Amino acid sequence: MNISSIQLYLIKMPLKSPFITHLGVVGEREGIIVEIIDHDGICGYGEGVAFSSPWYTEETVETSFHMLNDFLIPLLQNQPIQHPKEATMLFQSIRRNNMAKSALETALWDLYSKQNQASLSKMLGGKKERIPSGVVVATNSVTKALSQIEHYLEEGYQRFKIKIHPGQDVSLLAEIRRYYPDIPLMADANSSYTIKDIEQLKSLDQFNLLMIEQPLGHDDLIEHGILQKEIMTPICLDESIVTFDDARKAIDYGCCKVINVKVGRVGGLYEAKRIHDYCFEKDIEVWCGGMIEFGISRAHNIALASLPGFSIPGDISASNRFWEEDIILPEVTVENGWVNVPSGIGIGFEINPKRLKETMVSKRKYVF
Ligand code: OSB
Ligand code: MG
Repeated sequence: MNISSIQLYLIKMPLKSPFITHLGVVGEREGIIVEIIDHDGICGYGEGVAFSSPWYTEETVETSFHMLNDFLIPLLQNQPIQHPKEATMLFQSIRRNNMAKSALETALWDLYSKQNQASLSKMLGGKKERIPSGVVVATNSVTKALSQIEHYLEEGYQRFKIKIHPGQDVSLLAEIRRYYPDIPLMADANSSYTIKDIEQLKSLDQFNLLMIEQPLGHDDLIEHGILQKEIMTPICLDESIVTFDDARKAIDYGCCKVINVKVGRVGGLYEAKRIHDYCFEKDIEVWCGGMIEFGISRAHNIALASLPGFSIPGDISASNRFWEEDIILPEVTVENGWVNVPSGIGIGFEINPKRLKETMVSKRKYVF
């Protein structure tokens, strides 16, 4: 792919308001922006979406940096590739560390699309010109949840996801349903229940939720399958799906009815597309999950979500959902509940050099 250099930028930005789950509070976001430049000066961008601490998966910003610096970039330096798919194969020699792999792999896809004068959406097989937008409400107060829903409804969002956990479930959902009986609503538990909570989880069937995301263990498939047979609400798996094979097993053995695909969690766009293709073939609902990301990862998500199997709104919200000012130009906007899929080459967004400079903590360059 004619790579001449890679630059990593560590950036840091405060969220407009804290993102609260039972696992902790995200008030500030660090991330790694990957810039790959070829010998013709074409730049591809990727984003490392691991958090500063390992609350969602085992990776962190620092482990991602270590993997990129000591293993992944050296692999690319030693083995020139012709296509981003070859990076996926190359990275198989390293166990897991999917978000670190994805940071690099997604930048290769952007570069490859630009080298071939195509949009990333088209390169991946995307068909849609716009995608429906959903939003996440993550707070520990019922009042705040209600006012945020009100605000996001006015902005046109088409699906609402609320964070729940034992102690903040029935009462919260009942209040939301009292004011908004008909909105497309789902709940994300981030592994806060166990199979012993089966009666409590059954009681959530009354709220007519689109789905319940990851109620049980972050690495469990089997008990989700047991639970799915006991509850009406479709189970959607997030944390449990880190490879194509996880998705295949979850579908084939009835562990869930819906899959949330996150590019970072599964190690890149190629694996994400394989999961999408399998869901499409098996008529399983699939949607694109969010990571409180900056604009580069958001842009990759938009391209992915333009594939035909992504039929329901995901966590793809506007740049201004989380940020005063994003690191891309133009910013991602939601109009009447839709996000346009850009038709320009690659991800279809430029980096905002002013914003990159303002948020940069450190950078490191690798010459090929
Ligand atoms: O569990 O889906 C999750 C954000 C960070 C880590 C995990 C999750 C989330 C979200 C998506 O809920 C938030 C977003 O980016 O829209
Ligand atoms: Mg989730």
